[in-house]
Amino acid sequence: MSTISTTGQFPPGFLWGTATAAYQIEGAAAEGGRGPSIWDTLCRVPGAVQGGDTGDVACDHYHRWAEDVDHLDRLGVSAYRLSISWSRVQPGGRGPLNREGVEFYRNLLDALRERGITPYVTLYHWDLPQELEDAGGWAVRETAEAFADYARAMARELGDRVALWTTLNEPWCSAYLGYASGVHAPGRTEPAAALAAVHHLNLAHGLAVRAIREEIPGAACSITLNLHVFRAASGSAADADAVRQVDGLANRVFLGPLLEGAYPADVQADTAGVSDWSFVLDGDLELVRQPLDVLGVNYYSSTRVRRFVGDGEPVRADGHKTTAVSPWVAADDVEFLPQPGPRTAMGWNVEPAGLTELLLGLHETYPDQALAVTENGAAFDDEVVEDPALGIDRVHDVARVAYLRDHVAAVAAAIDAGADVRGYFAWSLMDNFEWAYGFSKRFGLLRVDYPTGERTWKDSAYWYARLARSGRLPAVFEAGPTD
Ligand code: GBH
Repeated sequence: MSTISTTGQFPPGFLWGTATAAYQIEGAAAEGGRGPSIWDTLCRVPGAVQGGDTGDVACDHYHRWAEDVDHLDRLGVSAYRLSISWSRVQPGGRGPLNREGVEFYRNLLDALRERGITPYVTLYHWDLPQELEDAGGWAVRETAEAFADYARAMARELGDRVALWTTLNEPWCSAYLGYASGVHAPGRTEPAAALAAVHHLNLAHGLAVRAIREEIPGAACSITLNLHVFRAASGSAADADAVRQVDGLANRVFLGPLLEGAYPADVQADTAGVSDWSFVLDGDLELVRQPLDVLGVNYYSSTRVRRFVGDGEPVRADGHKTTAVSPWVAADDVEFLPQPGPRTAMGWNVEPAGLTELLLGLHETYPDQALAVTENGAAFDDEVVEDPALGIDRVHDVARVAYLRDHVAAVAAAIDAGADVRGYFAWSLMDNFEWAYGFSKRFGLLRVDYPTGERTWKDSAYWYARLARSGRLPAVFEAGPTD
């Protein structure tokens, strides 16, 4: 499929990593002094998570972390992107730290350092301490202030061990899936609150970066966004305007304040019927805009939209569980069309060229901004088979290998064309708790057997190890063990 030519050359120091998130892998939800988060709560709402799954045990990484660091070492990756569970280190979201929780991350980071693996640490991958949600969650400003205090505390406790601080993972999901469509925690369906959450997440980022750099002058900071690549269904002006509208809601509402110090006027106009944006206070925009050492980009697929005209129900094949409420605030007349071409088990279309476009588009708009692909990967229906020759279990996940190869080639193409991309992180190191889909979707390079927690290298893991060790793109047939 890939017509992208690549010499397989990546810049010196380019990071090859894998990524995970605390709630998706750790388990030990009520152990070691951890407090409840909004995901612990949502998992107990009947029907909220497929199969009634919860992150109570997940991959049991809290107990198996040393083994998992061994896997990273064997993979030969130069970096690992992990997240800190806020409610593990500060159970109430405010107030005293939980020493045992801090110690867990200190040990993990030390083990990574011993193996020479660069840690990218995300402070917030969706697991808000429940007490803060009870006080209003991301819809209120105080949550942004609490986040900055938490960030400062982490910088103080773990600062010397962290290579790059990422404040937030995908605030789009936190705001719109958490507060508008409600398919993610805290499961609220209040569009006005979702817009307030957008701003308070942006503000939380800015306040946290400032706090981290007050503790550690010159600390490397970033944020990770799930920027959407939109395609118009036709060349019509109406469809181009639909792209403008959703691009505003998904991309520019974050990029604008973070990198340019302003909210897009068209987004504020489009949503005027929902909110007057009075949550943006004087001085906020200066706080939100902090220099970013890296802008993290998560990319999985592209999205095709059309302006809805006519009768009946607009098409909503937007890759989410069908819900009564759309995550797209004040955009009921935008249709989300099924994309042509191959799909993953999530139903998401496979379109590597979208990643090249995304990176090059960012490079054109923000030429001096360093970038990293902080997540990319695919869920497929893996099967375990026995390999009689080697006497081990195998997962011949050819489709995942092809997906990864084509997307890594897409990154190479962006670099060739001038984008400053510092690293690539495969999502995910291992199968894990896929949010509203529970354990039904598998994104891992390593297979996790539930409930034993046993890890098995998929062919994609062997393939990725060859890439990480050599910095050159192996062929798909080079997946699987040879020695
Ligand atoms: C990431 O979310 C998460 O960071 C990670 O925790 C998760 O496990 C992983 O990806 C896999 O899902 O509404 O048409 O725009 C990605 C979430 C998926 C949200 C694609 C936006 C596009 C559908 N994104 N989705 S649309």
